[in-house]
Amino acid sequence: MSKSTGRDDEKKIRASEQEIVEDGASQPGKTDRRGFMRGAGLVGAGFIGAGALAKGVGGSTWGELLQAKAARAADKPGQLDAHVPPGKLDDYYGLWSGGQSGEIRLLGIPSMREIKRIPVMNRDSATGWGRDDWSKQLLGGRDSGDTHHVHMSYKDGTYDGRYIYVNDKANARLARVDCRTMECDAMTDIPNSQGTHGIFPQRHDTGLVLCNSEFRTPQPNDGRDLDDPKAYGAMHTAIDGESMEVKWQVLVEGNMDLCATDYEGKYSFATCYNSEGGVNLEGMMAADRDHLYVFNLAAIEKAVKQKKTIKVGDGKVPVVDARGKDGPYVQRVPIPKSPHGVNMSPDGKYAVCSGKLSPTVSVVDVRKLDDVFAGKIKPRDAVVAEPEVGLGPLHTAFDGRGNAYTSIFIDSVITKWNIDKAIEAFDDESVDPIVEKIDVHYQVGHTNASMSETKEADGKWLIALCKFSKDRFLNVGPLHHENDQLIDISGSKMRLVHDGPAYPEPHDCVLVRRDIIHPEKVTPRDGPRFAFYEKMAKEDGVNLMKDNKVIRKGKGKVRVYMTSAAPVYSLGEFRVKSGDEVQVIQTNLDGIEDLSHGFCVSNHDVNMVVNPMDTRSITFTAGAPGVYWYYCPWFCHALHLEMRGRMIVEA
Ligand code: RUQ
Ligand code: CUA
Repeated sequence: MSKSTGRDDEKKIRASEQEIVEDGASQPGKTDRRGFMRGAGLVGAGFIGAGALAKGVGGSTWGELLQAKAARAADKPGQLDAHVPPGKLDDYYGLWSGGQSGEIRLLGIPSMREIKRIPVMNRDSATGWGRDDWSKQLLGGRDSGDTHHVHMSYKDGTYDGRYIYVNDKANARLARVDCRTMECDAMTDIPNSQGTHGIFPQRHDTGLVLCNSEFRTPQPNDGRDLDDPKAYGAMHTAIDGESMEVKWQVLVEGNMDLCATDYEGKYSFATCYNSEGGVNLEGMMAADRDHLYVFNLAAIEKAVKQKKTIKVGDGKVPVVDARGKDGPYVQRVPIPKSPHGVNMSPDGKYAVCSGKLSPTVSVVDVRKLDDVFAGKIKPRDAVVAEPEVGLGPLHTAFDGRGNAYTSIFIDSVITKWNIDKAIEAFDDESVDPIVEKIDVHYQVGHTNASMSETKEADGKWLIALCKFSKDRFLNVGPLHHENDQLIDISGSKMRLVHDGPAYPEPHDCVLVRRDIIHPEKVTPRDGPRFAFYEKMAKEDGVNLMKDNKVIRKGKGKVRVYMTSAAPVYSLGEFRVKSGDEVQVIQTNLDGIEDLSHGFCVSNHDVNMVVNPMDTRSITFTAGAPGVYWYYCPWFCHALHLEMRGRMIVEA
């Protein structure tokens, strides 16, 4: 932990909270001086003796005074320091999705500094992602996407620092980032699906990554049932988080929005906002209640094993048909109305569903779900609270102290509410579970808090990802940035501390303690990408670490192997023929931290990075006869500008 954010401040807060508790618990006769002064200050009574206080002042009883005192003390905003001075490191990695930019971003929290952009579904000129051979193959010719939800792999209910998963809503894919290099290393197409939206890894151990189709489509989608929306359905898909293979799918009748998993590996969840099966707005909003789908993973896997499955599409993936009625695979908990987010409390007890078109959140007690599946209680009986939190509730975060924080889109607030009180309030209207609301700017979508999606939720920082920034930043034209706000939730009162412009349109983030993630500083030469280069090198009898060779591969194809070490390419020139398909395979022999080279060929749309000890390859067609300089685009040495060579293109 850096000194800047925290421990000391936290101690101070704890100490002051301690005082408050102790004051509150002290007896009239034992009032200490500080307690007395606070009490006196509270009623504005000036100097009064302890005896007078004990008897009550101005008609107030001692109990009332204590209550008022506690209330004043309870108004204490968090005292965390969000300033991270030059040279100091942040306490958390913020993993951000990038929306239509197709990328993932890494921010430092609490500074909100954007440290890295990880291209995933997009093409990136700086790194060559989407242009170099391996990423091109991974992307399968597509270079746009829509990343919404980022989550890290888990072990025992908390992050294990190995992988980051992200969905692509645009092209129904799940991608994975290897945290050793913070590069995308795998991408899986999800069959029979459109609008892959909510995803969530299993939390007891990843395990599976569950993915929801938001759009209902004909199943199979091959031209039949075009005009019969009743026959449409959507898939809840399980992907192995290690092999990235699609394991199975469950077909349901409704659409599925957000996804969550429990902490035990028994259940996964999906909110359904279109139980009506509508294909237009009115149709989708007709019912007063929609559903939380609860998937019984053991029962589904048993059905898959016993081949109680159906064939959809190419039939490569086993599909469990759970359309229609509640049964052993899926139970539908009625939730008002068009619910959006579903988030698990860090104690593993409650799945909190946000009503979106209902001003409520519904708290589902996960411990009751066994009884629901056993038919002992009705699905709706698992709902143990439904507090009113504001207009347009979307997502909920937790502080690990029993409080929940729900983003409220229409009201533009974060509502802090107490879970236990909400449960009490379900039977007793006199109980008010709402603790506080704080304005955010504006129209907040997701919210998340430090370690909130794990059992180690620590209640320090909360992020409000606001969809509109309006007037919060300098005017930069019609396309506004979004506004990611940082809120200190360590005190009993929330405190807004930072506005952060975000390039459109990131959706979600998670905050991971920095001691969990340990990227390498020099490229580890293993994994599927290196298997790809090694295969090539073996074919050509080349040692990637030392050979510099131009190899003609039959008619019109040339492979150019070259190494680089600052500030030179080992190949100062190479010759090809106009129209040749040229594949350059470059290895960076510099094993020094922060010493990237790259390869850019003038006037050929070729540009990529090659990191320390990395290899990359890129393929292009040699242009008209002439001389074309290739150069290193990354500042690597005092003679960086001299790091170049000639591609000589013959007629
Ligand atoms: S969504 S603003 Cu794609 Cu996560 Cu809720
Ligand atoms: Cu190598 Cu610049």
